[in-house]
Amino acid sequence: RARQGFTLFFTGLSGSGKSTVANAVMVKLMERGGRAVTLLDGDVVRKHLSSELGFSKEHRDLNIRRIGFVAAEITRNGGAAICAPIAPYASTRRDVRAMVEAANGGFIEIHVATPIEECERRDRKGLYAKARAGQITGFTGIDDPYEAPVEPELRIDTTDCTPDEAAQQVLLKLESLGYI
Ligand code: GGZ
Repeated sequence: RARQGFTLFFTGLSGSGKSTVANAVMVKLMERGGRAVTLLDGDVVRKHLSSELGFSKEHRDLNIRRIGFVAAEITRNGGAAICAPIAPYASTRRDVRAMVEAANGGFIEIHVATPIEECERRDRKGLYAKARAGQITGFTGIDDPYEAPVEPELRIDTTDCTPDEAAQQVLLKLESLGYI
């Protein structure tokens, strides 16, 4: 009998390492086989599912609810959904958890808790510099809120670990929870 589906929900600041770790987890899960794995990365969702949305609270919430809907459907069918948006609001994350659990699946929230100083030091896309210069307003962590999860299933700081090590922690958590 196929095991229960689940959603891995990564949340964290821009540049925290969500996408990188989510990708590494996807590869490891696919190598194990036995279950369809779907990655719903922030960038890809913004391009294909939420292209008309901006970054107001209303639009961020709508974006996260859409991701939650798709993740719940994947989970219902016994798949593994991997989501990696910022998802800055706790109540919206709670709603997504409820949607996935109502689909009879597991919801594993992973806070990628890399400190903002490190995210800003990396500044891979130059967005923090633009936010500091006032060229982008409403940037998460600078002049827009990020409500850190209080009790995530897992918390990872990518300052001093490789993506592979971080992904390994996620797989260990999935094992200990009985999903793989
Ligand atoms: C935060 C922004 C913003 C603002 C553009 N605030 O590093 P990135 O580029 O690839 O990740 C960020 C991404 C955030 O989109 P999400 O869909 O994950 O956000 S949410 O969950 O809040 O809906 C960043 C870029 O979009 N970006 N403007 N103002 N991030």
